[in-house]
Amino acid sequence: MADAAVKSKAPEPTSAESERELTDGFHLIIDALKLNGLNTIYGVSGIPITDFGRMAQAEGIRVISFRHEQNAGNAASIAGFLTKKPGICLTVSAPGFLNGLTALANATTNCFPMILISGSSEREIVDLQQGDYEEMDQLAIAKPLCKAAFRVLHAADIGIGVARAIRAAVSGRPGGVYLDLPAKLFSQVMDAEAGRKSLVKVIDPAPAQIPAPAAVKRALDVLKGAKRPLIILGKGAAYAQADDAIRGLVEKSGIPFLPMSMGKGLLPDTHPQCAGAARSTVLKDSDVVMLIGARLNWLLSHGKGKTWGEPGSKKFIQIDIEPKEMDSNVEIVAPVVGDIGSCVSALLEGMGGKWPAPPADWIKTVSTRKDDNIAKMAPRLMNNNVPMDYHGALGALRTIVKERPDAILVNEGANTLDLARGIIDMYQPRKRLDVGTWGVMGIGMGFAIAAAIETGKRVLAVEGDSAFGFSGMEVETICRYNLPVCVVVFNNNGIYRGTDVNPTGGSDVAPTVFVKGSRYDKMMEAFGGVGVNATTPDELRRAVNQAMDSGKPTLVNAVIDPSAGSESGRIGNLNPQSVLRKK
Ligand code: ADP
Ligand code: TPW
Ligand code: MG
Repeated sequence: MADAAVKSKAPEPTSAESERELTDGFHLIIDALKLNGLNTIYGVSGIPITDFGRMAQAEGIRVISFRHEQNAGNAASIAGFLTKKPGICLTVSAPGFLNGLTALANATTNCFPMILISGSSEREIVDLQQGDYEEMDQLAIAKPLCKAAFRVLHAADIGIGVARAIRAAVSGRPGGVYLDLPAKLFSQVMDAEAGRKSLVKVIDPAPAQIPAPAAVKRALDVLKGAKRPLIILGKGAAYAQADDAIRGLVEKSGIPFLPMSMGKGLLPDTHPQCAGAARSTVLKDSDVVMLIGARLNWLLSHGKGKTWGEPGSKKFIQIDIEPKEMDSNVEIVAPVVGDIGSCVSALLEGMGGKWPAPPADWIKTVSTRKDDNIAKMAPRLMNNNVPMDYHGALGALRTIVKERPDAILVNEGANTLDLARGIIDMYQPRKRLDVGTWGVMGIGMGFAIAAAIETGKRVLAVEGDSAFGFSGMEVETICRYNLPVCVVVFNNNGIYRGTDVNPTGGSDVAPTVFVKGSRYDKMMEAFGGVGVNATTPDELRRAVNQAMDSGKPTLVNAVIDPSAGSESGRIGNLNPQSVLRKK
């Protein structure tokens, strides 16, 4: 009987069946994201995810469309850093996926939680390499560049797939996750009730990881014996959102602290214990260093060498959620493995009611060096030179941030980055977003857009002219969503400097040089935003103040002396140089 029916034609649905509610892949993905509080998607539309974007918007998800996937991916990753929930980036197959991949890899390197969701082509055709539209084995390519990579083939597995992606992104050391969704999945239909039941609301996605009491005691014993202690606060400490506990620990200990770039503002840079202005002294002369959410990578000279003084002069305590981070570069005498909130609270508790202040001569050494350096810098920041140099321009921006401590500062470039990092004081946690562990150019507009979307705060993006170029087209996105972003382009006509010449005398300019006298402000005007050309610190101050007050999308072209910068900013030492080079 059944056979006969199949052979002739499909059976008519019974009335119960036709009334039964159906769902499909599109809806299940949207429902799975919403169920887990993931209400914003950063992406670029196209096959096979165009309708998905439309439907997500219709279902109340905020869909922020970009002009290039790398910027959408960077936006998602910094949304993850700011919120501790994975930022979602949505891309089309092969080329769109690859465009998003740099951001995914960068997120993983920086320990930012994000999920790159890419549509992909038909598995049967891709695996036989038969030349499908945008054919690519995306899962295999993503795998080495992220924490975890998953593919969902059946609508009934969407709930589990999304749950796994969320857990992988935010638990332990956060990072990037790839979720591959083949085109066919989106239109797969299933019973709505069964679909609802297949969804998973992830419970406790980033469980607390309590440090062992013995590890806490060991760390405190080392700290207590220190004569010249130092605390280093990294971006892991900022990410942890354990601001009060961290401040409590630093203040109770009385130990000088050094913030890494994105750790700035956990305690204000103007805090009496901040040793930012005495960086080289505290790194070289300290005897015990407690790292909180900071790795001993190149940014800290791997914990050894000249920067760190005499070999063997240092003991390291390290607080990190990733056990494999311990001893990565040098011996860690007191590893404290756990989440920063739990570790710092345990340390605070272990310190008891009274904790001995660090030796007075150490505190004196640090504050003397710091006061000297600050005093030396002060007049340079007030200079009114025309054309502007970095110090004059950054002196103006420094005051603007001081007056608006809750604004978010995005920063990239070489000189523009290194000098702004040192000059612009931060006052609140997670307000400084920059190139991070890789020193990658191109994060600017993606970070600025996500910062505005996720926090609703004013955003000031201080960009080298080269750095800006990597994501500059997104000024249209800023205008389209009418975001309170003020971009300041430090226009020195090039990479590091605008003064290089072609040694052959040929008509091509030098490889580091751009069109002279460019007017980046006109780019913002082209899309309806405000553009200002600023040639003096006063003009710059006025324009940025106005933008930060009005919240209107603004781009200020800050004309900087093309000879003011130095090669590679502050990291020229990493630049290999040929001894054979003709001068
Ligand atoms: P920075 O560049 O500021 O020095 P890094 O990115 O090198 O900082 O280091 C951040 C560290 O913080 C990583 O080793 C990461 O495992 C760790 N981390 C991130 N989040 C947490 C957390 N919630 N608890 C503990 N460690 C964390
Ligand atoms: C993805 C190499 C490091 S810094 C920089 C480049 C190209 C630009 C410096 O010029 P800018 O700043 O921004 O004008 P300034 O003030 O010194 O003139 N590609 C990527 N990442 C990196 N880091 C580079 C290239 C680089
Ligand atoms: Mg430049």
